[in-house]
Amino acid sequence: MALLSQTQVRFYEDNGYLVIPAVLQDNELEPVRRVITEQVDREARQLYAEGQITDLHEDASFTRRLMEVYHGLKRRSIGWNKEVFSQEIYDLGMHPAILDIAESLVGPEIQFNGDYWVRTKLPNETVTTFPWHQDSGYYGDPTEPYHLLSLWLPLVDVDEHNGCLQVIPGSHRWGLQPVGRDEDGHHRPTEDIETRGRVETLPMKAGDMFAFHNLTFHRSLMNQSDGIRWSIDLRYSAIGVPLEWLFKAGLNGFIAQSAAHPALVDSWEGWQAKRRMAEAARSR
Ligand SMILES: O=C(O)CCC(=O)C(=O)O
Repeated sequence: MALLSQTQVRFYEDNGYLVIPAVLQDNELEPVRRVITEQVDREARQLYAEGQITDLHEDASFTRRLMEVYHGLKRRSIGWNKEVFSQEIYDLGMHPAILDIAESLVGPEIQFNGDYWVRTKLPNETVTTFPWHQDSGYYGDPTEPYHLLSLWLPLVDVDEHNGCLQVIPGSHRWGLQPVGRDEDGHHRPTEDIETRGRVETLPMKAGDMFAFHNLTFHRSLMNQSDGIRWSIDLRYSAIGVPLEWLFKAGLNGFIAQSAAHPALVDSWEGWQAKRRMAEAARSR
């Protein structure tokens, strides 16, 4: 992959999002799928050891096992971050095709923000059906003036049936809108924002990428299929954009690319050390 074309960058600037087809080949998604498979196995074994389940469902497929393990239990999660912290996530965050996209949209000095999320989007689940929101609503008001780029990558093909995303083009120019909280802890705009803009639905193939701005309104539809809609979202910004709220949560990231100071680029070991520092600061 190469840097995005001027037309693509202009589309992003005008609309607050861009879909880039076939960024990763299927075999390049395998390491992350393997990390997820291992975490599903750990979940199953823990629940089994606790006596909460009597079957590990070891023969179930990637898109079914967690659903079968959780069946009948009240497990609720917006996704996994620390659970899947691994070299595979680091390698994905450093993938040249992904860094080219990040460079095209935030510039050549790039930090990986650390709040990546593997979405465990189970069928008919409300907690992973995100209502309309701007990511800055979750990050906090002080992030409004900054550009925080999300790169959302489906690990299975997605459409309206299994809970693809929708976006309101141009909504990144509306400023940060007021929100309330719903029973799942989701932020919901107090205004009916669908009346203000056009809704675009985004069916995508595994390996495509949806890039969007922290002020762009987007949501995810309910997964009405009989399998899990796995995805991962990665976040980037220009080096220097403040990310204290992530450090405080122990979700710090790493320096991914720097032409000005190449020695600052973190290795996997460097990222692990930064996470350990953040965890130590949290427990003080
Ligand atoms: O993956 C999803 O369903 C929603 C993701 C999302 O809204 C986000 O990453 O901001």
